[in-house]
Amino acid sequence: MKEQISAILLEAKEQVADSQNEGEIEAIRVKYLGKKGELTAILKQMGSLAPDERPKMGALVNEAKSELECLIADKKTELKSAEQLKKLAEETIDITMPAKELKVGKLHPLNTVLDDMIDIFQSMGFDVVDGPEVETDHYNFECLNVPADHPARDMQDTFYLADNLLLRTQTSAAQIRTMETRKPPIRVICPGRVFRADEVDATHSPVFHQIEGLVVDKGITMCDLKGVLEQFAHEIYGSDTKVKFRPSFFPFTEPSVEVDVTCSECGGKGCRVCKGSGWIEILGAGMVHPNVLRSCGIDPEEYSGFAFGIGLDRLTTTRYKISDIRLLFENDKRFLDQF
Ligand code: 2NM
Repeated sequence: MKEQISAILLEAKEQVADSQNEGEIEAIRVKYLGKKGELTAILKQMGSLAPDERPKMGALVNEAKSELECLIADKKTELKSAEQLKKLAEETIDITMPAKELKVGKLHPLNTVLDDMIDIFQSMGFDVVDGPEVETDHYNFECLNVPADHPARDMQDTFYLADNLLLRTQTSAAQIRTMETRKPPIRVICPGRVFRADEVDATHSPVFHQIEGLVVDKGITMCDLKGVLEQFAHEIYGSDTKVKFRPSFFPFTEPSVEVDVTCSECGGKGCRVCKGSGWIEILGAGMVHPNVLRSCGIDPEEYSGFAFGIGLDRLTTTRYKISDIRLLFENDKRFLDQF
């Protein structure tokens, strides 16, 4: 039995030394030390020995068992650390590699200009309001004093969705709703998309953007209109920009004006951008027509107001020297990446 034990131990030691991974070493442990293992089997044979032999053999087997247990534990630790080192070597990070390019989103140029405009008007005490893009004839035309036979109401100029439903042609409808729900003093701007059945070319799009403004209070005059719009023009184009008010006509304002600023390209000398005139038209405005105030439940004997409408798209194309308005709506990444 003594020789048997030494033989088993020797064989087990060799196998432990040759084992390559934790799986193998575990198999060896089961083979020799497990419930049905070879050394365990020897212990079970003790009963067949002479009683005075048993303690000596028992001690021998236990010695062999604990020696093997120690060897296996050491080998396990050794294999584990080798595996860990290998893993670390494989997962090494090369900190000298160039970093991945970070893709940061940008504002659309229309939004950049819009944000600037909102800042300017908010600093003058205006609130920003919005309204639906699908409007009724009532809010889009009726309340704005646009007569039934006005060309703007023509199917050719306005996108009708149904008999009485259309895509708003200006954001004024949102201001009408404001006048209906708020009491003066009112100071609001209303930015948004508007729609007109225009022929599409480099300067016309059926979808474009407006900011309309409205002030209603007691004692509002044309002077207030001029002051606010002059301040706006100076902040957008610089304080040495000259501003000119020309008489004009809109059904919803009386008197009405169109506002020109000195051409920012040539400083007023005359160039291709301003077609030689030295001036660029930037907006329309006027004193809110008494009929409009009345249709919103505001007494024109007690209150007066001014309103204006600014096209956002042309302001954007001139600021960034964009040659074609359609570029603003195509969302071509190669175009947008330039801002
Ligand atoms: C313009 C020109 C002149 C305008 C009028 C109104 C309202 F709702 F008060 F009647 N909002 N916007 C207005 C006035 C718009 O766009 C060129």
